Amino acid sequence: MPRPADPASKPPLSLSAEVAEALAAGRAVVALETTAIAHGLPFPDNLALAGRQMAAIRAAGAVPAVIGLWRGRIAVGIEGDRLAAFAEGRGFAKVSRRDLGAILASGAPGATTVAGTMICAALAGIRLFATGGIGGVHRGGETTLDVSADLTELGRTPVAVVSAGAKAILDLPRTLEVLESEGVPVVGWRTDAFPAFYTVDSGLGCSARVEDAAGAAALLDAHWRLGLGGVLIANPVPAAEALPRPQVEGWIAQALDDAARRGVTGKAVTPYLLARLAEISGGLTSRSNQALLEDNARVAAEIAVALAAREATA
Ligand code: PSU
Ligand code: MN
Repeated sequence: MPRPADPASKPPLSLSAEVAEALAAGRAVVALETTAIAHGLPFPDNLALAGRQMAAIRAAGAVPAVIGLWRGRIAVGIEGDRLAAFAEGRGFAKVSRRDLGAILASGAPGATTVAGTMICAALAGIRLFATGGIGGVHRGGETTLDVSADLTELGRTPVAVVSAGAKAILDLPRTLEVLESEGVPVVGWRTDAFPAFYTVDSGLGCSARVEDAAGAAALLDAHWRLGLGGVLIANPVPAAEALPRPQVEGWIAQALDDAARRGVTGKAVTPYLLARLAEISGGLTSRSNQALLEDNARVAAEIAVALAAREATA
């Protein structure tokens, strides 16, 4: 029976042949999560979006690795029918750090969050990961203590997460405060402004800025040479799919109201708010969310390629 943290204990990883070969050859690989697919977007838009994310990663010269839990193992490189099952899988568990052991032991399928996916990616040796927007401090979080495990994971696990900042439904100033406390660099991709998911500028700032993939790779290399943890790379939503902030704030106020009235709490909050916003906005937030997820996949792939090239010549 392996003891906790026994270095000889092998995590139950099942890599697809393509991902295993790419990692063995030192080629660029980009992780994708399954919670944004299973709990963040409606079927079948989510399945089509996952296909576009994978295509964007391949077009940039990297290999996509969709991560989730399947039959008691961490599946890395989910595709085809299994990916479709995740896309239809609203009943699949939403798996963060605390849930990994329980769901693996149960053998039930699990959609991994940013925190859960970072852990699995690091175990597999994948350093770049694209999502939509990380979780953070919820509005009212100073009372409820509803603070996403994504923030502490970024503090401890050496994976770079490309996202359009943090989700707009959150308390963004407090989210940035926790990221600072956790020692997480918030790196603007060609911007000084911290993006707010559907909008390009939250009015808050990043802690660093890079202009291109080589610059990002140099920053990651320097950070990880020190043995430090996660990095947030903030890529604003493409301008054509950005939504006006005042309008978005109105929708969020209504969605938060509805969540409070229905008594939605805990891990159900974020999926409820995303689905409710899509309804209230007549689908506009869902479109914007899909556009930013696809663009983040492209940027993560460019950075993964630059990092692999840097290591090949080091
Ligand atoms: N980005 C999206 N859609 C999502 C998420 C991110 O565009 O649904 C998911 C991620 O899995 C993230 C989670 O970890 O939302 C945050 O959930 P919570 O607030 O319960 O930690
Ligand atoms: Mn929460």
